[in-house]
Amino acid sequence: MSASPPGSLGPALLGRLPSEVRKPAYDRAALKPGIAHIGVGAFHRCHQAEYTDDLLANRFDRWGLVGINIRPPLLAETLGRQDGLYTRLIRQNDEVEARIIGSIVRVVDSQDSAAPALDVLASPDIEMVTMTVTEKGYCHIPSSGALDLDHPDIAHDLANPETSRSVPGILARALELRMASHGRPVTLLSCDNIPANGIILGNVVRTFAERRGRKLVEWIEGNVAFPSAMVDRIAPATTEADIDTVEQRYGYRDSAVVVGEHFRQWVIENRFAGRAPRWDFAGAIFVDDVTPFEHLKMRVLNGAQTTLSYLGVLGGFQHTSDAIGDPLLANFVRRMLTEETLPTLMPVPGIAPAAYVEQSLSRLANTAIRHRNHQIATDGSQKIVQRLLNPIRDRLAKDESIGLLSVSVAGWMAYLIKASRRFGRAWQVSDPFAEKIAAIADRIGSDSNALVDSILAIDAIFNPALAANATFRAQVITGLDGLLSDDPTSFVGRASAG
Ligand code: CS2
Repeated sequence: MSASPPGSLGPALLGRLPSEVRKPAYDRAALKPGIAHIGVGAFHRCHQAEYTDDLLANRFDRWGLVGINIRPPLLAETLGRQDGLYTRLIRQNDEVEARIIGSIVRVVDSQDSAAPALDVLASPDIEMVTMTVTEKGYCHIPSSGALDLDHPDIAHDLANPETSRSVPGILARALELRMASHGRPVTLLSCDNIPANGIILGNVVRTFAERRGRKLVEWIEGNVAFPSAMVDRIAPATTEADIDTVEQRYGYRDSAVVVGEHFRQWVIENRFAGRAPRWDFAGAIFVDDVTPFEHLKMRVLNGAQTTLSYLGVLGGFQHTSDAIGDPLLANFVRRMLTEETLPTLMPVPGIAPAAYVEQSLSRLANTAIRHRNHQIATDGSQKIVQRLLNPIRDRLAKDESIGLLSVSVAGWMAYLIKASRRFGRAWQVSDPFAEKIAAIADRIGSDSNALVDSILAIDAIFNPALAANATFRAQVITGLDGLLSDDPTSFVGRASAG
């Protein structure tokens, strides 16, 4: 990595930082690359890289992280210039706590070609591959979890494995290279918020492998593990203001700052191929079954975030904390979680669900975390299955009410509908299904019945049994009518009154 300019974070600056900035408590020069991570965004820097930094400080074990980006932004210009070092700020209302994380030993940009990523992933040094590639990175069909064979990147990668560009394609190719060279086992650990993320990752990679031949499939069976994991910490995309905060408070420039909350959690299925970092010495929990933790987190914390993001944008609120600051929205979310979501959860070892709801709501009210509603609203089509539709399905199976969760689903629809030409392009959106829903809205206009019918017919999101459920359809129509009205927040207030 190249030298950093004066005043910018880098190894040379470490000894001159103000004492209140915590530094890596171990010898970075002795680290060896052992973990590769795909998708070095704010969340990774605030979560897995910090856990690894803690592990290194507590027990050392020499696990260095190699960070790989296969999508923008380039890492060379930020982390690369800083020798992998960056500042992790914890912010809780007025409190600020700064720490330099040192666990990333190298960064690799592989946006234009898979080759640099494959070099790392196929290396015998790498025993653990973690990833945060967003929900859509797995190229699966949200409603079923199967690999989407119609996805353009998947079609490309199946025909051209050497120049793969999708995550499943790159991973399958890396495993093939490992099998053909040193044959060392490896664990592929998804850290994204998709249900049974290890199973989905295993499915999409195996679907590729089956097309490459029996030998690879068998090698994967014997040498690769795909544990599931639940990850949690709120860490929004970094802003210029965050970078300025570090400069103003501590006197140096860091282009890779990340800001997060105090709370963090990592529950990992205890199923590895070969050696795995002892993240349990750094606060992670190794368990036999992640499912109860995963449902709790995705349905409660993520379900609340998604709801506040849509209802928040519709009501004119910019951040999660602004949305939950509104008494009508706060009351709606609390009732939705308590009355509808909580009863769908399995018992979670060591966690009291009602207390977890209150803790989640207070995390979301943290005014120092500037989490934009539009950021959370992004890719909703990939998020609502695990956050809203699965609890709805569980409740319908028991004939229980779904009125509040359905308003949130309608919120996702209204958000995309209002981004269409016909509705004056109220805002810009980013979702793989945005165009399809804009086309529906352009064609139909404001007839909620017809809008809901056309959107529920998208079977990649809504499975046919759910789409055909009359209660669900009726509740979503009521929700959409209210949310497309002139005063969506008052409608939300009425929906949760009484
Ligand atoms: C958020 C998550 O943008 C989103 O989808 O809901 O990134 C959320 O902040 C994390 O899952 C919290 O652990």
